[in-house]
Amino acid sequence: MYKHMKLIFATNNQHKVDEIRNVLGQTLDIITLKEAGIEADIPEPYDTLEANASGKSAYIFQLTGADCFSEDTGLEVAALNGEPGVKSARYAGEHRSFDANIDKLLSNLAAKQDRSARFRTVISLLIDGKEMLFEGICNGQIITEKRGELGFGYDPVFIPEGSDRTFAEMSLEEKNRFSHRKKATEKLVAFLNKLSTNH
Ligand code: ITT
Repeated sequence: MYKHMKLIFATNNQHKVDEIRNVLGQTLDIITLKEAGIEADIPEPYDTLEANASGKSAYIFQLTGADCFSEDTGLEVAALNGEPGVKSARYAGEHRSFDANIDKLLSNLAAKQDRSARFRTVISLLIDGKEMLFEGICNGQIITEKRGELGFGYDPVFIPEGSDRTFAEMSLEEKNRFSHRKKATEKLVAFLNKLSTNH
């Protein structure tokens, strides 16, 4: 039964853990790196979300031999040719500051008419040594100044299609009505469900 399987979530980002646990509810127990006692600065050297997600789950699999998954997410802005994309965490430099990243994004977009953007999440699942990828996309718009205190990263400047509020103005449950991460996680759950009925 997949419900009782041990699945490590290979991330150091607690916001991601909270959001995914909110989607999973009671359906599946995930173990964070912290809970597994793993302290690892997982490298993300590649130039696609897919390659980075694969690299992260492979890294933790090599370390533990356990079934695991990871995810890589980027904000892809149309008028910036898909940037910051895979560089989202370090857009304004290695210090990974959310505020500095947002400032750089807003200044690069200042002269642009088209403010459409999307979040894209790629999950890499490594189970029984085999990999599966799942994608989730949330389309929306970048506004001109920050609104809201919740969430993380670019949430204060992103309004998802179908809402007039930023992700940072939404509770976790509300964000999960729209979220890229939720859509990718639901595909992961559907896959694990199918796997358990076929066993
Ligand atoms: P890992 O340990 O999982 O790698 P990370 O924070 O390094 O955690 P990413 O490499 O996926 O995660 O970085 C993506 C960056 O994109 C992240 O630092 C945020 O700035 C931004 N981001 C990702 N998901 C987001 C979301 O749901 N809302 C707002 N910003 C998000």
